[in-house]
Amino acid sequence: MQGLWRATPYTVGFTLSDGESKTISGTTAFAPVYPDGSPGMLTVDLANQAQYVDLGGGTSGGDDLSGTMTLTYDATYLKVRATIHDDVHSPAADALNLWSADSIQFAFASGLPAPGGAYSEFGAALLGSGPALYQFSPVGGSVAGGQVSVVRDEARRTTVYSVQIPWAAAGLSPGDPYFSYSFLVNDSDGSGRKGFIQWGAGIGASKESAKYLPVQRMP
Ligand SMILES: [Ca+2]
Repeated sequence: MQGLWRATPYTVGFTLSDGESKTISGTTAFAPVYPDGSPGMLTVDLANQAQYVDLGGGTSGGDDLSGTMTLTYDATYLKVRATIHDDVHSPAADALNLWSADSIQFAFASGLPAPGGAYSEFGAALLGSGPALYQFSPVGGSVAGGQVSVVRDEARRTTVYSVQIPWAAAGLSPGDPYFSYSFLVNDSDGSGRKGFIQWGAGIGASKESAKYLPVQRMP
């Protein structure tokens, strides 16, 4: 599975008909998304296949923040599962602000990543009041038909997220052969968000669906 679900920088040079040379560059990935429960399902190791963004809260190690993420689907839902190792569980006060403390955020856009594209962004967290699922974009609020489970195992220092988002709420169709995706885990150890670990970008530091990465729906 080397190379799959791994952000990969690219540069392509080409010459136009008038002789002018151009270079385009960016980041892409080959990230197959399999039906939920199928043997091909791939798990992303966040420590090796994602990027930690330090917001001034210190460095992250395996005990501080690590884990896995899997994106699958069925006819009704896109399914995001994440098992996060986090030494200190510190959630935000409410769903609207869940991004500011321990939580996950993820987003979808139709087609390949492109500047200015519409996107649907979500967040999930285990708040003091229980599991929460919130849609940040295109409209803030609850997710019609969405389902969320977040379970904290304090002895093992793990938080297990399981979220189901209806295709329509994600702005996608179950027939889409590919789409764009980004995922991150926010970390707070009690003094606000100290950083996040991201697969793709365009959620945590800026809202830019052009920085999501393409994923391919496998039949
Ligand atoms: Ca934490």
